[in-house]
Amino acid sequence: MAIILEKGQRINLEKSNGSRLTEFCVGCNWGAIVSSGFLGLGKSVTDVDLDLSCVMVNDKGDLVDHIYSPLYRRDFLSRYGMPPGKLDSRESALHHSGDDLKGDQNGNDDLDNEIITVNLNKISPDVNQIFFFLNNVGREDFSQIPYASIRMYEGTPTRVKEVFASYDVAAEKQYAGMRALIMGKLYRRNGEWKFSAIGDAYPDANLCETIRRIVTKYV
Ligand SMILES: [Ca+2]
Ligand SMILES: [Ca+2]
Repeated sequence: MAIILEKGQRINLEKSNGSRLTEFCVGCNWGAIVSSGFLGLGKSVTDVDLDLSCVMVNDKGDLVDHIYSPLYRRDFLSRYGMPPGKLDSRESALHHSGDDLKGDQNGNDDLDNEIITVNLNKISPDVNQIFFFLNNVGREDFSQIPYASIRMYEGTPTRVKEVFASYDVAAEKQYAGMRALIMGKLYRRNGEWKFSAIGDAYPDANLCETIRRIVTKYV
């Protein structure tokens, strides 16, 4: 049974058979906004561009690595002192499937639109926290998006073998006006990786504001 994560919950990465989760996917599934046309005729689809990203932090609280979309403009990022986007971590322990700009167009396909694959065994020894977060690049806030959920699962980006934990994001009143969600963090404690579900939403205008928030408030 998958764990339904609740805000503030901390979990061990231990599976029901007692083995530890070391290779898994963190994925986000979401839908475009579909509205029926006049008198129910036709329909219009508004694309929803969410971005799943992560930043890695060392034991001094310094940012040491990141994964976010390479489509972010370099001049925009450099205004915040952030390096260009990339899809792989330094040691290839984490890999992003690529920036989905639209969301599901034909209803929920139960597959994640953006996925970060994680191999805990390959993570650099200097990284001891990895924060996962979502930014909404479009105009809509989370509460207008028909569904958005984040989950950790074993399998591949195209085949879900076993869901370990999941977290529902959208369609909640508390997310009205919110454009960023700090989902949670993987953290190393006494040599073992654990996961803490943070689940805090913010009206951040862009991902650089969210990264700055993480570094100043969450590290
Ligand atoms: Ca995206
Ligand atoms: Ca999907």
